[in-house]
Amino acid sequence: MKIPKSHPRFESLKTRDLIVNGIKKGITSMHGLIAHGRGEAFDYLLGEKTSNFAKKSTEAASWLLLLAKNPVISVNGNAAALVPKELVELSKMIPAPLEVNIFHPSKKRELKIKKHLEKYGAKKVLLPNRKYKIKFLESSRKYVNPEGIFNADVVLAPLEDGDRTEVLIKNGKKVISVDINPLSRTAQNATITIVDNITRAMPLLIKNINFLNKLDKNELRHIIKNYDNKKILQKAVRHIRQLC
Ligand code: PTJ
Repeated sequence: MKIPKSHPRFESLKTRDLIVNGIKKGITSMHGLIAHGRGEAFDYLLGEKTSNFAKKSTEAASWLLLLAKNPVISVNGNAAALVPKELVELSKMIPAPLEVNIFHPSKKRELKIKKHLEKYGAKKVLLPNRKYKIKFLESSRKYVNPEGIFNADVVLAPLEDGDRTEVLIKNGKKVISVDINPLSRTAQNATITIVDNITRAMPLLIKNINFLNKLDKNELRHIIKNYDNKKILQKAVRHIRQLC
């Protein structure tokens, strides 16, 4: 269906189409539709705009990624469908490998996500390796790649289900989540939570990193030291209350 540009919900309908196409291409799971619906609802409650608190988290996340020794970008079926170009661009800029890690297990889908990212210019996309596991996780997301999540100090985990962020932290890693729901387990447990739609958060993250990459890293470590994720989440909840 061609969506007329004049439609008042043009952006939202276009984004929905990306998820539907992701399912048709075999990269997004059917459950991804439900996750997306949840995301749409929260985006509506947040006024469908990037708020100041999301800008603050994005800035802190940019620094954390730039200062990390072994950063990695974890990719699932929804993220791959919504922002493939941005994931690849970010991976090259930081630089950080892209690693496919999905909740609903499917070898076929993992390979399709890898191919999809390669079509957008990714040179190397890591896949889970059954010889390497992160501790304390039951689901198949425990299988990780030794060149990626296994040895990473910082994991960017956009649009995540609830069981992994806490565990990654228990494994000694720092986690940056992009989750439009400030009340989700992931949002509550992450080191830095960007409460924004991934479609707006990724371009902003790229813009920030592009700018900050030119500055002296050591001088600006204090940005992360002074960052308080709990305060950001409180601001997000307050923002929703005010808009309602
Ligand atoms: O590809 P797989 O198998 O790894 O599955 C991916 C999904 C997303 C289906 C899976 O991880 C899942 O079920 O996730 P949840 O538990 O529904 O959590 C997704 C979180 O992302 C929720 O808190 C949503 O509010 C949030 N979310 C959904 N869409 C967006 C979003 N956050 C930012 N931007 C969005 N567009």
